[in-house]
Amino acid sequence: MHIVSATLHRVRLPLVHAFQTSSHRKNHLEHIIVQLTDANGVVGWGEIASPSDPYYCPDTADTSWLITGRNLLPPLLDKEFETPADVNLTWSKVRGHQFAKAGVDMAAWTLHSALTGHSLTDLLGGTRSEVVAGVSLGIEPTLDDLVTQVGQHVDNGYPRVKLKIAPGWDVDPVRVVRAEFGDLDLHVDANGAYTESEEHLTALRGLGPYGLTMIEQPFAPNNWLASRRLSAELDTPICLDESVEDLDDLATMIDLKAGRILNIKVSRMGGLTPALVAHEVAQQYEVPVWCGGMHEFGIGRAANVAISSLAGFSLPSDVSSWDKYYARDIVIDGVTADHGRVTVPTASGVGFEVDTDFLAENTVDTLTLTV
Ligand code: OSB
Ligand code: MG
Repeated sequence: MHIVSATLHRVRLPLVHAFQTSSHRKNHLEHIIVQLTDANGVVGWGEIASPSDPYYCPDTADTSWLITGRNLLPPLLDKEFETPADVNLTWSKVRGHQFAKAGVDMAAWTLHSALTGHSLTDLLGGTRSEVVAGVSLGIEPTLDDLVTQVGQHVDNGYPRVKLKIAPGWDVDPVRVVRAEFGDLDLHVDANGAYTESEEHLTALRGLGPYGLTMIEQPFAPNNWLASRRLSAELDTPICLDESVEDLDDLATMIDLKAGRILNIKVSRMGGLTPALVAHEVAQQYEVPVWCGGMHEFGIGRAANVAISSLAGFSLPSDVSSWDKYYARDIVIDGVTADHGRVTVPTASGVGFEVDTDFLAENTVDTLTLTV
């Protein structure tokens, strides 16, 4: 591929249902869509799904915008790249900024796919034609509201539900949902909100009797030792999300036994290229993985489905239907779960047609770099 132009589109979409985690509440999202154009006019698309504020990770839409325009895109222009992995290598000196790298890496993969005619799943080595989708449900104003939400998604066929928890909203919602929904595959995600205080540990231990598939990211991202201690103590597996930003972190997780399950997020790990290696390492060490989401619009969601088609993704991924989040998506007929299963696209490129009119209508800022 020979990239001659790169455009960033900062796109704002409202959420159909406000989403609350242990740290914040969101009514709309702004993601940065990356458009790379090859010398032959072929286009690759990627999505930078950074949150607006640095509560999940240090990256934000503003920092990603700055670093992508300043450090990630300029070295790509007017050069010849064989593979997306070669594109990724140009940023070996850039520390962090995983979300920004992920969006540009994804655009390189979809461009490579469009140029070669091979689907993303084929290029990545996917082996499944369908992936199992779970849903992630935010903290609701009341337990009744939560039960209503879980009920709607179970009725829609989702076989796995993850509940956001936070100190003060943990054992009660889990007990109520478990009582109402029997043997539903249920897990919780704390987004790092707990410490090793007696009160917090009592709450985490109190989740034990409810047959959770995992407790995701109980402690702050760098609190490896707390994760290791809890993992050794509880039967419920600890899954790491925020802690694992790169392959060195994954090695730390495995060596310290700080978690037994890995959430591979394409965005958090810096793209499909490192996600692919993380999947290989996880397989080698027999760590079950699944693909987490960042409420992606249609482009990032397509990449999540593609990586979820790899053999090691043995647990349901957060690849729910686009309409759980948005009234209209930036791709036409985007990712849809039917009875909790998403068909893996076989078309090349993103695998879905980008709705460029709708994209333009919702764009609040653009930046173009050319040769
Ligand atoms: O921790 O998985 C998370 C959304 C924003 C920030 C962090 C997380 C999430 C989700 C969303 O859980 C999952 C999805 O995209 O469906
Ligand atoms: Mg998480």
